[in-house]
Order: sequence, then structure tokens, then C-alpha cells
Amino acid sequence: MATSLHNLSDYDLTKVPDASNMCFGIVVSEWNPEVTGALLEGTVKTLEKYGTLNENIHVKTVPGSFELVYGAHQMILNGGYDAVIILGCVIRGETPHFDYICQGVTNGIAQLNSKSEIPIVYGLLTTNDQQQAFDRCGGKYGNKGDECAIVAIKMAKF
Ligand code: DLZ
Repeated sequence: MATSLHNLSDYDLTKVPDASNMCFGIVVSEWNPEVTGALLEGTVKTLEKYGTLNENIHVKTVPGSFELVYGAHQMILNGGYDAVIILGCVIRGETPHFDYICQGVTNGIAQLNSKSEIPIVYGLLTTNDQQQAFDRCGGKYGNKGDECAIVAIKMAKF
């Protein structure tokens, strides 16, 4: 979770492995595109910063965050990736729908992670409003995309 004490884009540069021989799959949700676009930009930029070739970063889109689980599963089945990253943003509305989507995605990704041979990195922003999302996709709390890229590199090396 991002707080004033923890910026999503802050990490120890010396502890990030070289990613030049790594290949990553990214699944991005089309809902809240101004947020998920910024998450994707941060993820790709940080993967490339540590050496991943652009041609080894494969991006697929899905209609909404609920479809991220299916998208990640398909990428795993396709093979060839060192890790798969999911990126989405669910913003609380007036109905309990928010809770069902967040729970569905979180449980689905956790289940996939426990049986998959490659790690899946959880880049789902779950916020009460749009401003909280903007604060976490390149705003005052950094970019969760940066965090996901670093986690993916570290977990690929694990
Ligand atoms: C339906 C819905 C709603 C209300 N809100 C969001 C959201 O804030 N973020 C998001 O990524 N997706 C949302 N969706 C779409 C669902 O994730 C899903 O695509 C549909 O329920 C169809 O399965």
C-alpha cells in the first residue's frame, strides 16, 4: 500500500537484478484507461531501465479488471515468460460491485500464483476515488507500475 511513508517508485537500486535476458507478459485492463495507461508506461519504462528489451515485453489488453485473471492464465499457458504482470484500476462506486471485482481478481491471481511455475505480479489499484488512483500511477505516491516491474524482475530471479 502506498502511504506518505512509502512511495511506490522508491526502491534500492543496488538490489535489482539485471533483466536483460528476461521476457515479461503484461495484461492491462481497459477500464480507467488514463490510470492503466500510466501504470503500463511506468512498468515498461522500469523493465527497460534494468535491461529488458522492448521486444521481450508483450502487452495484451482485456476489457476490465475481472478479466485480468483469465488474461494472465492464458499468458502463462502460452509460455515463454519469466513473469506475468497484471495492471488494472478499480474505483469504488455506489454499489458493492467494487468489492466483488476486487475480491475476484485478488483471489484469482492468488490461486494462479500458488500453482503457476512463473510468478504473477499484482498491479491492481483499488481506490475510493479517481484522485487516489492518480496519486498512485505517477502522482504523489509514485507509480505502482514501477513497483510491479521491480517485483517482477526480483521474482523472475527468485
Ligand atoms: C463493471 C465494472 C465496474 C463497475 N467498474 C470497474 C472498474 O472500476 N475497473 C475495472 O477494471 N473494471 C470495472 N468493471 C468491469 C469489470 O471488471 C468486468 O470487465 C465486467 O464485470 C465484465 O466481466
